[in-house]
Amino acid sequence: MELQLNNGTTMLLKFKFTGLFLFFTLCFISCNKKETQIKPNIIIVYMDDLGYGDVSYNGASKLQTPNMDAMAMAGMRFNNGYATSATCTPSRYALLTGVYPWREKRAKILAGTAPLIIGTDQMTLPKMLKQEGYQTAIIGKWHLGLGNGNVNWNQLVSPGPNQVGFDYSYILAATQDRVPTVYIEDGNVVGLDPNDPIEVNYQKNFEGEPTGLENPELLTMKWHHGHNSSIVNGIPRIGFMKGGDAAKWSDIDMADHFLNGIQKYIKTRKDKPFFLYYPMQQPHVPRTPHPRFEGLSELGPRGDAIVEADWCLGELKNTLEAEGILENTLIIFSSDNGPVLNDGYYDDSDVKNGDHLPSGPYRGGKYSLFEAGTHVPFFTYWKGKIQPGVSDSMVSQLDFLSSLAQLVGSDVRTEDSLPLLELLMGQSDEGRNEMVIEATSRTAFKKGDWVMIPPYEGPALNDKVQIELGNNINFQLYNLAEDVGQQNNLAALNPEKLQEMLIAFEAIRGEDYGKIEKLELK
Ligand code: NG6
Ligand code: CA
Repeated sequence: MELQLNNGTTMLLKFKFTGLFLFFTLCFISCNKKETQIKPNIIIVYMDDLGYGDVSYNGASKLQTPNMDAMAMAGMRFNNGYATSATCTPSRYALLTGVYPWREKRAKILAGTAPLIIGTDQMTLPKMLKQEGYQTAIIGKWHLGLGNGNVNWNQLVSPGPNQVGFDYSYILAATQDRVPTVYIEDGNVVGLDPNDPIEVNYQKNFEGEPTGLENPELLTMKWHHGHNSSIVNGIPRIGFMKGGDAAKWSDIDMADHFLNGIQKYIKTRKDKPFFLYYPMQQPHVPRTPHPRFEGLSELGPRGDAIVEADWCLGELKNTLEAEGILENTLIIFSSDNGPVLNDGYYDDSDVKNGDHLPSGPYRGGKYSLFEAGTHVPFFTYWKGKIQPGVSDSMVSQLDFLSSLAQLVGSDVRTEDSLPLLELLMGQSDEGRNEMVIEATSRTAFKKGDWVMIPPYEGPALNDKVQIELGNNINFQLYNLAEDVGQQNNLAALNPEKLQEMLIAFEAIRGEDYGKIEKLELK
């Protein structure tokens, strides 16, 4: 009996202890959960065509990017950070949806009249954050299509960013070199005079309207290839546009204009967590830095535009600091694709480039399947939360959706987007093992230090932009650990590795890449 009683008492005590233990454990977990579920402001600063080597923290010396450098040094710098694609639209598609761009056939460089390519029922980064109580905004370049085809620019333009997760949008529709050259706020063209309606056409000109091709005397910037349609502010563009004079943007003021919008947004929305997507237009063509930045780099307008963007980043940080929310804001910085010098205008970028290496040590550039097409500047910065550090782990912009979902305690994940929050926060070395990269409808595969490019017919060099595209009728296999510049094709020497890469590639890509692809190339 005594023993039984003792046993009972022990059991009771055990039960009590277990109960207490459980209680404290649950308390710990829930406290911890709260800790991991704080909802900081999130800002993604996204550059347009900024190369790995275009920032002074990656070795550029003909221009200085002190603000990018300071934030990269004080935050986590990723030496192996990637865009998903070597052009804009697909990279932006992946960043916002967490889906590889080659899964969406329409994710190609879009005309200004192209319909929206993100489904309004699709999960997106801003939607996920909205579900978690965030205010969401885009102020900058969109380039993911608008409307359902046949947009009437004189009415509400929809669907667009506001229909895929952004509460507020202030955008340039496509690119700075494409019409319509107007800003669109929440679907409405800003400053539009109803008596001067806008018409846009990518096939044919409107009668009597001057073009770059026919009216060179009206140009302040000359076109080199493409870019010879409608003229706005002396700059010939891609596509034809008529009307909307009062609404046309000022190119030299564009950076200030977006920055003002960003600052206003931060000042008025700081009481609730916000997600702010800040896709700058620099240093994409036409390069039109404000005159106060002229000559601040040794590289002409392209370098000056980067210096301007760097200044904008500094102003963003100053604003957050002045508003007292810098410590509560995660900033992610990257670029949509690699660099290009002459992308269609004579602006001296190639002439003045000298020994500057916009691609850093990497081969190729924008449009290229070689490394520099997608291997871009990439850092995270969060004052007080992210310790200064540098990582060689592989990470893609594709991973923002799942990683930021982790940060805010959301269950949203996609198959392609990896939850790498700890890596982005500098708390883990674990990055991606592999990924598919894309360049103008072609794909290649990276796994560890290895890159495999399947056979593609097509020009080796895009002679207009002077960039090697990565095409070869044979398989290419490179080991970046030993050959950062992709000079030694090991495909014939290492058939086992090639086979392993091909199998892993096809497991994701789901197609037979043993055959030679015939592709139309831009
Ligand atoms: C190309 C343009 C180029 C640039 C690019 C899009 C020509 C000849 N070239 O078609 O200037 O606008 O599209 O760049 O028109 S991206 O960064 O938005 O992908
Ligand atoms: Ca781009």
